[in-house]
Amino acid sequence: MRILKQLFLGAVAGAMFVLSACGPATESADQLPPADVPNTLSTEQWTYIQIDSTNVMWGEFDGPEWLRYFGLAAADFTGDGKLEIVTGRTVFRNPGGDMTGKWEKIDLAVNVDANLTYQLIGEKAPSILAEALPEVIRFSVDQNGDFTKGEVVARVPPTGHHNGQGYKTADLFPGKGDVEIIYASQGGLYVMDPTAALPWPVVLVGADASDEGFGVADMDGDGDLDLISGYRVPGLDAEVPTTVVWFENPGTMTPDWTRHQVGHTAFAIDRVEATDLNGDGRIDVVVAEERYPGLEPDATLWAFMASDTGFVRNAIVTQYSMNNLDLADLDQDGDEDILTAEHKGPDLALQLWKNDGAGHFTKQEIDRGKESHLGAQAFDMDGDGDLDIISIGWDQHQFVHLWRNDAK
Ligand SMILES: [Ca+2]
Ligand SMILES: [Ca+2]
Ligand SMILES: [Ca+2]
Ligand SMILES: [Ca+2]
Repeated sequence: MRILKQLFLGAVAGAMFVLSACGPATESADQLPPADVPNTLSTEQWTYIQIDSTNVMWGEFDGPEWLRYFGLAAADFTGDGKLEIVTGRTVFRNPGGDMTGKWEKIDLAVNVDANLTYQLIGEKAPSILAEALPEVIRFSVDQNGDFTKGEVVARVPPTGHHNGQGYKTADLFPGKGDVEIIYASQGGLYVMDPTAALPWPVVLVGADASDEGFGVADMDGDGDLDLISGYRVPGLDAEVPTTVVWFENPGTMTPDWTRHQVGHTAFAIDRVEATDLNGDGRIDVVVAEERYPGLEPDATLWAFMASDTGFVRNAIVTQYSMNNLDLADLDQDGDEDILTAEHKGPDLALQLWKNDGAGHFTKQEIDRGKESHLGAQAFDMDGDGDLDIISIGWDQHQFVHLWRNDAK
């Protein structure tokens, strides 16, 4: 396969810096952990790779001129087991090897904010979904390995920032097999079925949800995935939602799922994810707050721990605005850890918060000085079995970042 034909700009050759070199731990036989302690992966060694320093922004092509891209996804389009990066109107082709080579830029040839990839059962390669709201546009890989011209597949109401900041695929209706597409936009959370005839039906399942991040998890343990998000209480400031809710999946693609309350934040709910943090079988909710203009370090990362009597809110950290959140088991000890990054402030710290298995978190700073917005996302970019981290920015939108996990 080849996706080189649409190459339009050379990426700046990957600049590489070794961030930390603590060296592999040396253990003598009498220091080995007991057999019942899971072997964990070191999270101490990372190599920063600058994938691009000249990335475009939405406003260079269409109004409003201040607008950047919100989309960030990764998938293997070439079948080599290495993941390409998709953001905005650009696909960055993984050079393979240690990933420090040149990431070729493929322009999707139209101004869109690509934010998802998905692959239906039987399809040979993933497709890209992009927003140029109200249009939702699909790009597929043709028999030559090139991306097709964009095709409008659905229509979703545009947000106050034109495109949405919440996007996920998930198999919401077990039994069907293929994933559904979920977009957060003006009006709430919309679900689409990518196996439907065009144009795809668009169903508003989460009325008045925020157009920012949302989580997907089985909140009530009934076997289907529910949606967790910020809620725009009618009559209150839509830009500063402070109520966290979940929407109960009825098992069918029907509108207006029943809303349940999780809790409240102090400031604007920005990113939301959910998983069982403490291994008690109940799904907990993690929320990163946004502060704008973000001049003070007063944004909090919250964990809402599920209990018999509702959710107990714990503050993990209060620091500069965090517009980045992902949950993943970075140290491979069986529990989900938290990835976040500061979008404002002097440090712009990229942080891993390691879970002790009981929902208590210890900070490990991975890097600082690279601004992230809708970034700090974990993917195994080189297919070597450990999770790497990718990021895009807003204030420093021209950069695309990769931290290669050098765990041994
Ligand atoms: Ca459920
Ligand atoms: Ca739990
Ligand atoms: Ca873990
Ligand atoms: Ca990896």
